[in-house]
Amino acid sequence: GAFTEKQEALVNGSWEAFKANLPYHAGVFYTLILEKAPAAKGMFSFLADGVDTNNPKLKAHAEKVFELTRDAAVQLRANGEVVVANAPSLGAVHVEKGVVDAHFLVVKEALLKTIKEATGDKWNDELSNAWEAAYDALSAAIKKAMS
Ligand code: HEM
Ligand code: ISQ
Repeated sequence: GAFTEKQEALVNGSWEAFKANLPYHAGVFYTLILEKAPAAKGMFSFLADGVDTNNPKLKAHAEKVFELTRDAAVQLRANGEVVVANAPSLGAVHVEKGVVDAHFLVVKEALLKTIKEATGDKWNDELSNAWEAAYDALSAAIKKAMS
């Protein structure tokens, strides 16, 4: 169904909780991804030295993924669809790095678990479903650009 104002508010609020302790949550995010997909370590230039949460690149890249997902929620609410800036080049980067569909699921599960940890007792299914819907729409746009 349509992405609601309430869902947008849930994503916006928990995005703030994520950003409030970015180094920590970025570390959780990468650790979860590497647990499920150890080979991803070799794909990210900034993970060469492991998950070092003092590495500003590591933080910036993790923040970008959550920021784009939050932006997807805003777009879904406003327009009912997600348009990604620079989609062709973003698609090309992912193809070059060897990203496949299964990786999107690994990143999704890590993102949802990270948001769960960031929101603590404010977490619930409705909040999780809102992030999932935004991430799925964003992923679909990136995958389309990859094909
Ligand atoms: C690069 C976003 C999914 C692996 C990038 C870039 C963006 C981005 C914006 C280029 C700029 C930057 O690195 O910050 C996203 C979003 C995703 C997604 C929004 C999902 C909705 C994935 C997945 C993988 C992946 C599933 C594979 C595990 C990479 C790699 C790079 C990259 C390896 C190059 C990083 C480097 O410079 O070393 N992604 N991505 N991405 N992405 Fe993604
Ligand atoms: C996917 N694409 C770009 C950057 C990322 C950082 C962390 C996890 C996944 C990512």
